[in-house]
Amino acid sequence: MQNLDQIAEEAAAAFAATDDPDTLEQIKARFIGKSGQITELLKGLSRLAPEERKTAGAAINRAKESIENALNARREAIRRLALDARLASEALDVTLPGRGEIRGGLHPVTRTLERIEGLFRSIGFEVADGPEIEADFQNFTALNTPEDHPARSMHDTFYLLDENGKVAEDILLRTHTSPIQVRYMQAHVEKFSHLETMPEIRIIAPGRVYRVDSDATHSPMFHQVEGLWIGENVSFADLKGVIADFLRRFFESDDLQVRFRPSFFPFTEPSAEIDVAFMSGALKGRWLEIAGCGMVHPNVLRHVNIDPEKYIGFAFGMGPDRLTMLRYGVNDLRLFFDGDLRFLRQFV
Ligand code: 2NL
Repeated sequence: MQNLDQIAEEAAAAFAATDDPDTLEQIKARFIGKSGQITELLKGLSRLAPEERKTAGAAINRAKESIENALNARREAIRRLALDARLASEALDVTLPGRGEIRGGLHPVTRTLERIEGLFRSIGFEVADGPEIEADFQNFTALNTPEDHPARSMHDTFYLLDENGKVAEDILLRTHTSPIQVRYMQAHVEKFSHLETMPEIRIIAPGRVYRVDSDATHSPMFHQVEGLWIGENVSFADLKGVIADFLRRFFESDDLQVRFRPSFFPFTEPSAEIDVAFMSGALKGRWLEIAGCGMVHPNVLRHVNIDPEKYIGFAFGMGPDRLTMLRYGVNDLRLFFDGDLRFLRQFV
């Protein structure tokens, strides 16, 4: 019995002395393998007298069980050591910043457009959209543009070619975002034709527009935001209120003056230019031309089947590119559209 305890202790000490799984299995073989010490003792049982066999066998099996327990405990400990070592060597700091990330940002003109849209949405205007390739009717005729108006010439407007490579007289790149509003009015009239009185139209129309023009202050592609409010009782006073409120909120200042100066557009009557003067800051005291506006011309309403005897409203148009130049002190419009990251990165 003394001998069995010694063997078990010896085995436990040998197991504890290694942390290599293969070595551990070799040590196991020395004790409980095919010709291990314990196995040999069990084989020897047959030589004992039957009355001694039972107690000796039980003692040997207890020793074997104790060795197996020690072995399993050591296997588990070694497995855990290996896992800990692996976790330590493969440790990852997930809080480190990524390598070589390139951050994008919104274009300065896009930011201006989003600000304008947000301000008009806040007073109940919807943001409308439409195609950049337009028809002559929506871009010119519906807007009361005379047949011989210079804007209709190929000198000022980009026309598309037909399938034979000939200039298609009535397909063009829109020269303002007015056709968005023309299409909106046409759809609105259709949608509410079952009603005696249609709901009011309150929209802004932001987007790209195209004109044959290119220098430091003109790009063949630029942006426009137009606005339109049509109802039974919409006045020039409403126009002045909406515009003055918008400009104070856009420039984040009550310290500015707004002036409506008589002007002419074929699509409005009366018409006015909107000028702004800041009473403080870098631009103090200079009148800046910001937008054009007016009461929608009755002919425009007739072209979209709205009765000018029943409905009336105002429209305006402004250039967000110019507003962006003013806001950031940029003096060459083309910089916005060259795509030079050294310039654009300054606004991120
Ligand atoms: C400017 C002038 C303006 C409009 C645009 C408009 C649109 C419809 C009907 C009537 Cl559908 N008018 N738009 C009216 C007045 C001026 O723009 O200087 N834009 C930069």
